[in-house]
Amino acid sequence: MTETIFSKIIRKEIPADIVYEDDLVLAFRDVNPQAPVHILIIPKRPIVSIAEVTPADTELLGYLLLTVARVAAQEGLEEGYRIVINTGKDGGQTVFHLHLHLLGQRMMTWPPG
Ligand code: DGP
Repeated sequence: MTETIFSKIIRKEIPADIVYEDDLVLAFRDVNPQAPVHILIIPKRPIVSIAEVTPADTELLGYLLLTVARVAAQEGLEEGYRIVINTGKDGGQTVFHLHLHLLGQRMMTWPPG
């Protein structure tokens, strides 16, 4: 896949407000927050989108969700939160490195826009 801005964040070449990091994943605050808490959780391994995953990614995908729950607890989102994975052009994806949006601290609406 082609390099994205998130590769530079992983390599610490550009700054980000990182809230969690380990060998597999990175979580940092979205530069354009859509809720009082808006954090992106990404795999360090570059995967374009959910449409590109393979069975070999099964464990990593589960770990990304576990990380969302960990970060949500860390952020004190006891009242709930929303997880969004924009996928492809029609899904509203703009950065083509898989990322989970964690949105919280406001009441969400349905359907999403
Ligand atoms: P999506 O539309 O689902 O591909 O979301 C991409 C998100 O990435 C969008 O909410 C804005 C965020 N974003 C883009 N560039 C940067 C950046 O350089 N730093 C941070 N922290 N977030 C970024």
